[in-house]
Amino acid sequence: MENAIISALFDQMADIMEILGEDRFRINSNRKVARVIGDIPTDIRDLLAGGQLAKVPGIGKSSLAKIEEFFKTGAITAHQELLKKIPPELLELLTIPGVGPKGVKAVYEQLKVTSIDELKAVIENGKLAGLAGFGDKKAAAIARGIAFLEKSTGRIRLDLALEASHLVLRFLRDITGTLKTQTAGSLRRCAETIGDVDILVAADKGKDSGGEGGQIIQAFTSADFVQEVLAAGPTKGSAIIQTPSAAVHVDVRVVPQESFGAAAQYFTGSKEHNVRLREIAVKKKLKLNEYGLFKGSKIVAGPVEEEIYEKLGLDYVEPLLREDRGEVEAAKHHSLPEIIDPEDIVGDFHMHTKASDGNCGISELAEAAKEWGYEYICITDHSRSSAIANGLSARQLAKEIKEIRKINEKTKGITILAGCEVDILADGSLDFDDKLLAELDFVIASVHSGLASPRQKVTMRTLKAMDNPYVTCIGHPTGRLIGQREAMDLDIAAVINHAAQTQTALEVNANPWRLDLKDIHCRMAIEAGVKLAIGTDAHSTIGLGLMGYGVATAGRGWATKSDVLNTLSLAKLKSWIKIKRPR
Ligand code: DGT
Ligand code: CA
Ligand code: CA
Ligand code: ZN
Repeated sequence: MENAIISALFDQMADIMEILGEDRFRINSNRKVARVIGDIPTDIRDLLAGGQLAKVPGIGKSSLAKIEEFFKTGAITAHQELLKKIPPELLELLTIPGVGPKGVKAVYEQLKVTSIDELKAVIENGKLAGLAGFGDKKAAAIARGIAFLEKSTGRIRLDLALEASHLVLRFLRDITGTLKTQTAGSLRRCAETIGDVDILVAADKGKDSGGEGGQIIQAFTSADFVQEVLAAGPTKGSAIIQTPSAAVHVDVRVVPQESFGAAAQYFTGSKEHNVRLREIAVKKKLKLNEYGLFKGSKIVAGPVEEEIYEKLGLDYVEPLLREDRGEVEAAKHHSLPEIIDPEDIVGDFHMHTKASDGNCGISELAEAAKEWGYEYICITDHSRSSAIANGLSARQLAKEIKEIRKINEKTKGITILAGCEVDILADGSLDFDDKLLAELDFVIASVHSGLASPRQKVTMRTLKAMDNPYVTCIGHPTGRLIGQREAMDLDIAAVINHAAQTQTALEVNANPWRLDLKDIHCRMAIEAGVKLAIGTDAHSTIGLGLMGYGVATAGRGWATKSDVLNTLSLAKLKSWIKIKRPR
C-alpha cells in the first residue's frame, strides 16, 4: 500500500516549506496530514475510494485533492513545484542524524551550504559553531552524525544488533509502565543483516490513557546510551544508540497490552509475509493490522500472537520462516517443517586452539563445551598453508592428534574428536596427504586463498576437495565476510549436487561475520539431501557461544533436526562419517 509514500511526500513538502520559511500554519497542516496517513493501518486507496478519507480529521479539501492526484498520476504537482525551489542535494542534509529542517534553513540561508560536503567544510573552518543556535557542541554532534552516515552501509551484523537490543531491553524492563517487551523486525527473524532494531513495549494505559507511552519513549530517548534522537512521539521513538561495539539505529514502539500480539506479528514482518497474511484475512472478510484481527469492529485476536495465525486458519509460523518463501502456504496445509532448535545441538565441529590461531587449550574448550551440554566437540586447527593463521605442519598435527587422544582419555562427560581445518589448495588438492587425514575423526576442508578467482576455478577446487574420501565437510563454503568481503563466485548448485553425490556435509559457519552457508543455500542443500554441519569456528571458549547464529541460519533455511549432523549421537555420527571412507 502507498500510505507510507504519501505520508513521506507530505512530510517532505513540510520540510521544504520550513527550509524556505513559508507559512507556519501550512507547514503544520502538511505535517499533520503526514502523521495521520502514517497512522492509518489500512490502505488509504480503499478509504479514498469509499469516501471515508474525506472524513478523517486533519485531512482537508486541498490535501484530499493532492492524494487523489497522486493516485491518478503518481505524483503531486505542489510537491514537484516545491522541489524546484531548492538545490537538489539540500534534502540529503536531513538524513544526517540530529539535523532537522530548522538547521538546514540556517546553514542554507546564512552559510550558503547546499550539500553534505559543504556542511563538512563549514564544520571544519568553525563557521558552523559560530552560527547563532549552534556552538561547538552541536557542531561536533553534527560531525558525528555525518561520520555515522558515511560509514554505515545502512545495515549491520546480527551480533551487533543483538547487543544493542539487549542494552535497550534491559533498560526498558526497569521502567515503570512497562508490562512486557518483545524484539520484532528483522532481528527477531534473525536475518543475516539488520537495517534497524525494532522493539515493542506493552504498556498499561491506565487512567491517564496513553500518557505512559510518551513517558516510556521519553525515558528511552534520554537514556545514557542514546547518541542522537531521530524521533520521539507519544508511541514511537527512534534513536541512534551507542553500544560498546557500534552505533545502532533502534526503534521503540509502545503498544497497548490488548494489541501486543497483533503488534508483535505486524512489526516482526517481513513486509512480504504480512502482505500474504492480509490477503488471507481479506478472503475471510477479516481485517488485520497492528492493532488486531477484526471482524467488522469486533476484535477476534490481538493480545496473543499465536491467535492471529490460528484465527486465520494457519499453523503458527516461527519468526525465522516469515520471509514469504512458501511458509504461508505450508502453514495452511499443515506442512511447515519443525525447524531445528538450539536444544537439538549436541556437539560443535569447528574450533581452533592456541596450537594454530586460537586462544585456548584443548581441555579448556572441552570444559567450556560441557557447560553447553554437548556430547562431543571436534578440534580443527588450521593446516600449514594457512600461514597467517599459524597453520600446523603435518608433524605438528600428528602430535596434536596424540595429545587430543590423551586428553580425551582423561576427560569425563564429553568426547573430544580429532579434526583439522585443512586448506583446499589452488588445484583442489588438500594440504595434507590421505594417510594423515585418515587418522582424523572429522575433516573440514576450506578455501582460504584465491577467493577472487573466476567461478569455474573456485567451483572446481571445491568439487575436487569433496572427492577426497576423508573430507567430511566443506568449511564456510562461499568464503564471504559480511560487510567486508564478497562471497566467492561459486556455482552453489553444482557444489550442493556434488556434496549429495559424495556424502559430504556442508558447513553452516555460525560466526555472525560469516553465516556461510546462508539461509537460502541451506534450503537448497537440504532439498538435495545434503547434511549441514553447524560449527562455531571458535577461537576461544567464548566463541563456542556463537552456535545460536548458525542454528538460526539453518532454521531460516527450513532445516529440521534430521538435516543437521551435530544433532546425532556420537555413535550415529561416527557411522555417518564412515560411509564415505574406504573400508
Ligand atoms: P530491516 O530493519 O530493514 O532489517 O527490516 P525489518 O523487517 O525490520 O523492517 P522495518 O524495520 O522497516 O519494519 C519492521 C516491520 O514492520 C517489518 O518487517 C514489517 C512491518 N512493516 C513496516 N512497514 C510496513 C508496511 O508499510 N507494510 C507492512 N505490511 N508492514 C510493515
Ligand atoms: Ca527493523
Ligand atoms: Ca524499524
Ligand atoms: Zn576455522
